[in-house]
Amino acid sequence: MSKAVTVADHLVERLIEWGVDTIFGFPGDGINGIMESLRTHQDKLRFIQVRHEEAAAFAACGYAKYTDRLGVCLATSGPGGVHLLNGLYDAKCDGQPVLAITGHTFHDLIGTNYQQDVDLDKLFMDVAAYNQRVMGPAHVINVVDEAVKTSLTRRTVSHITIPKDIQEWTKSESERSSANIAKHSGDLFATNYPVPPDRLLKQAADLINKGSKVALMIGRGCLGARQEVLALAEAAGAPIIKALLGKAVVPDRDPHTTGGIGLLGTAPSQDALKECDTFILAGSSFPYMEFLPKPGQAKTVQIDCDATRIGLRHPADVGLVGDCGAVLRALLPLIEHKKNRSFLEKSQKRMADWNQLMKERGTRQDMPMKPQVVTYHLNKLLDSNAIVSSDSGTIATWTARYVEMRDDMKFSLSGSLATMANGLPYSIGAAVAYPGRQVVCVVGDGGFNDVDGRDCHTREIQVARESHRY
Ligand SMILES: Cc1ncc(C[n+]2csc(CCOP(=O)(O)OP(=O)(O)O)c2C)c(N)n1
Ligand SMILES: [Mg+2]
Repeated sequence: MSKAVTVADHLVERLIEWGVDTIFGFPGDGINGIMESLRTHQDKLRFIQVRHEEAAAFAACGYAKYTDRLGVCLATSGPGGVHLLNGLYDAKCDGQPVLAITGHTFHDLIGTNYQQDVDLDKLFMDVAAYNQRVMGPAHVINVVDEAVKTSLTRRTVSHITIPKDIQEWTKSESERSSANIAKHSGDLFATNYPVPPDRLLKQAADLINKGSKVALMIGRGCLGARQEVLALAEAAGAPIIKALLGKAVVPDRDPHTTGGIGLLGTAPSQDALKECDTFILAGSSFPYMEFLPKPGQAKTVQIDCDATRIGLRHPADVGLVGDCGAVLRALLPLIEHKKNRSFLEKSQKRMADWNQLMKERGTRQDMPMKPQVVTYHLNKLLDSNAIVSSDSGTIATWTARYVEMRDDMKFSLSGSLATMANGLPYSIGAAVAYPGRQVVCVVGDGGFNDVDGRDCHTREIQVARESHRY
């Protein structure tokens, strides 16, 4: 007799239908039903076991950041779910689509102080934009569909919790309410592709064409729009200033860029933003507004996929809402090639001096060795498509300033949350997503020991290495 289909099977099979092939997690008896279903579906959906649920959430976030796909993590009821939170906030703060799945105690003992009776759906109310408790076999697919669509559309965290006994319930049409028509919920994700109206594109172009000192600041929203960003910088004679999550948008040695901005950035970027009369901000919610042009200093065009971010940290004269690549492609034909290149040339000269300073500091011979010497020399070891993750701490400064993005390299760190201990799990996410590709993590002694001690991380490194088998 074939095995009856459980709620957990519905969950796992629906995730597979959504194209999910990887889940990061850590077991516990509050998710035995789900673990069993993962075992029987292991040919289509792999379970990557970490040693602490926080690492599972970070790995899912890193996976989402590096692949632009949904990241999924799994934790048991009670403490397992609680452990996920920091990694989930990291995903929420950096706008990554991550789905968290947790167990709950027995459905008819919830609220009776039974073992691991933590209402994770209440606990996750702030972190998860979609947050539901599954009530039975006819509920699970509807909930999975909404959770996946919410995370992908709103680029944020969703959460599903399933009481441990319900995970093992089998399908029974008698438990379906008459209103819940079978197979009504679809698994099609329809991307939102807004393109601003011609009127706004023209306003933006006029403003950029009139400017004599144009600065272009880009963030993670421009990952994947390198050619468009470079074309705009070239046409507008604008230095490109990179928010750290957008470090890989253009190579660090490209003559159009002055590198990063902020405490971990470069002096030429800061000077360009202080002096510009026209400011283009694309795909970034860089938080440190003291580094942005003063309000009123520069005419401003802002591009973002989220209309609520227009004017968030700096007043915008024109707001263009949409995918940065698509908006830039629509804008570029309207941008005149600026004849006066003096603003860009000034930035380039400053950048030559800055790079010289970095070289001097990166090749210092002092003992004990200065940390920037390590990241400076790391460049020689990096493949042209390496994936580099950084942890938080002073190491983020050394990575931001000294590790150079080239060719097809990728980079990330915990941006807005700036949490410790994300670096190594991000690298696990990267290694699992891109087997065989060079994956490098820059982490301090504090971050290395943070989540669960060195032994745990030794094991995590092993997970990353083994993941190359897939
Ligand atoms: C979870 C968490 N705890 C504490 C902090 C505050 N914090 C930021 S960096 C840091 C020290 C990091 O030390 P280490 O990993 O050794 O890097 P280093 O600064 O020495 O390069 C601390 C405690 C944080 N950002 N996140
Ligand atoms: Mg340290």
